[in-house]
Amino acid sequence: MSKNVADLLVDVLVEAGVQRVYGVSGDSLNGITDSIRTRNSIQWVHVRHEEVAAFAAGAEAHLTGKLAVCAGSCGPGNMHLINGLHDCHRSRVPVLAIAAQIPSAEIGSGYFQETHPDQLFAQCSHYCELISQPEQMPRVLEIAMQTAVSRRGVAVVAIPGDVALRQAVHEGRRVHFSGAQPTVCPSEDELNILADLLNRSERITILGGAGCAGAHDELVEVAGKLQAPIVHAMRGKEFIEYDNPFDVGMTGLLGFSSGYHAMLNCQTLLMIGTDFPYQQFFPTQATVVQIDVRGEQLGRRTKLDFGFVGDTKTTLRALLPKLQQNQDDAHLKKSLEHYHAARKSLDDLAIPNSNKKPIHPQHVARVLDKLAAENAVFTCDVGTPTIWTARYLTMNGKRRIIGSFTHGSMANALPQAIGAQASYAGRQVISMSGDGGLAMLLGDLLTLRQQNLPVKVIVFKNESLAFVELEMKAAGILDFGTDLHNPDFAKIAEGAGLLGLRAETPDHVEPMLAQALAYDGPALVEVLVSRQELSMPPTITVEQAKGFSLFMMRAVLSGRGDEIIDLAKVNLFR
Ligand SMILES: Cc1cc2nc3c(=O)[nH]c(=O)nc-3n(C[C@H](O)[C@H](O)[C@H](O)COP(=O)(O)OP(=O)(O)OC[C@H]3O[C@@H](n4cnc5c(N)ncnc54)[C@H](O)[C@@H]3O)c2cc1C
Ligand SMILES: Cc1ncc(C[n+]2csc(CCOP(=O)(O)OP(=O)(O)O)c2C)c(N)n1
Ligand SMILES: [Mg+2]
Repeated sequence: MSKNVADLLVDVLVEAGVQRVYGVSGDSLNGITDSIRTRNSIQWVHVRHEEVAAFAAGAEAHLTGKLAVCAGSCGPGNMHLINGLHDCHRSRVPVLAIAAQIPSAEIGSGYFQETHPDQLFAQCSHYCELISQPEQMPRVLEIAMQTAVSRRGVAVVAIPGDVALRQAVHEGRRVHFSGAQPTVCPSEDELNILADLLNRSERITILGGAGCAGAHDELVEVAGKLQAPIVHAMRGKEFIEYDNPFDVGMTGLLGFSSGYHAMLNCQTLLMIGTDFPYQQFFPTQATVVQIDVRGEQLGRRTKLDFGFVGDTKTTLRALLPKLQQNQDDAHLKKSLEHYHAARKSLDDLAIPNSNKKPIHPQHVARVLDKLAAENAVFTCDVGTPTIWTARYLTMNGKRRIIGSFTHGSMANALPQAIGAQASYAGRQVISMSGDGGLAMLLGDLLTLRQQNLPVKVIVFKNESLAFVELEMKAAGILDFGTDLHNPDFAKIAEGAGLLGLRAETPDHVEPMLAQALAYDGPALVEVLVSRQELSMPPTITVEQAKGFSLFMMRAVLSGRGDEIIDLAKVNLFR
């Protein structure tokens, strides 16, 4: 029997190693879902909202480094993908979205559910094309897949339902290779310039990010030669922080003051594989050197004196033999001392407050960190769960962290946990959800039971949009629109077939988290945490703050609820 275009599409996905497609079915997708139905090698992961499908595919791609796929039916079905796809695209994870389209003969008539996916998805993709006739398959699909993988980001194929059901013209896949993995290295001359510059500097600080993945050992070795403290940006935490005697914490509003100061006090800042976005945290006096595999990233966030295009591992390996041992460790020592003090003061906050209510969210994060598996995957919602993740989860090279760090969308944690668990059945996956974030895409709690995904959802129930409340307080305006009148999430979880628990006092935290983690199936623990842990920063006046978001300020939130460290012109070491 000859195959149709949908069969050919699914054949190509399967041959390329795609194991599942996340989505919600619909008439225009029938050809594709029907073709998936008949196979064992690819699974349809039925979620309740297409935004969840896109976030889930992004999480799979983040963890595996391979292409992941989501799909939505025509019009509203694929429009729901958009926010999740923005997140995938901005996090640079390879995701293919199949956007079904209305019947081809109706395009342009203002037909039922008509939209123009090729225009709608243009902003969140590297490639976005309509397949209007069978002859285009599989070429357009293969270009889309190649683009998503090689440029790392989203590619979209729009395909009308009727075209998917027509007879295929071509037999199978045209592209038969498993993907290129080039190494990229600056030229010999450039490496000499870089080595020279570093050999001449005494106080060097490294700012590393997600682009240091897979180059942990080279990074630590370079830091040793240069006696350089290593600061990380949020997306670099999982790759940089562990087994690292040069670690001085994260920088930025949610970071450690030690991270900020190590950057402020250096003579040379060496940025490696980072796109840390907040300009005000960069030093103004230092010589700035940047290494990134993408030339267009150089000089994007701060003034730049030297830029080098190369992948981290290859570049650092080539650089290492050219570096001399820096004999001056004063800068490193001061930075480490500062870090240990900052770390201690944050750790003190995670100690439970005897058995009094409310529960400190830091305590919850600390206990979770202690109980979680060695290779757990954590997802964290945008909001205060991002803070607890940055400050209280310990990395070890096997654990992973996924968040919506670049796009900054709420409600990411549960959907990303779905993708993580679907792609790693036996692994512990923990969603650190806000009560606002969970409620935003609450419907997909049902997916955990339907798809048998034993995700553990820990809800930081503070009855508010706490992060926004903090921003409002910092800006000197009254909280408004931040109250949450929440349901009993534990009961909702039970109703949805999950284990549902409710921790009301500090002594509930550890046993309930342990019970949930040990449970053979999906579980939810709602923890009643205090609403405001990090309150109005008194060192910043209303006048200073007016019109600015917290992220515009040059300030690191102290862990204590009573102060913010205003770093505008302070230099601890001079
Ligand atoms: C509520 C909230 C608060 C936040 N607060 C903070 C904060 O206080 N501090 C903070 O750090 N972040 C914070 N973030 C996250 C922040 O917005 C950025 O997403 C993050 O800082 C970027 O981290 P990164 O530089 O590691 O990763 P990316 O932005 O992903 O940058 C990675 C860079 O590495 C390059 N690269 C990739 N692969 C390679 C390779 N093999 N070799 C060389 N280069 C490579 C890429 O081209 C890119 O330029 C916050 C996010 C949220 C949602
Ligand atoms: C889709 C979306 N809407 C709004 C925002 C603005 N925002 C950022 S954090 C936040 C509050 C999150 O509340 P919750 O999930 O309860 O976490 P909390 O900060 O209370 O712990 C909001 C509304 C956003 N980032 N994304
Ligand atoms: Mg909340």
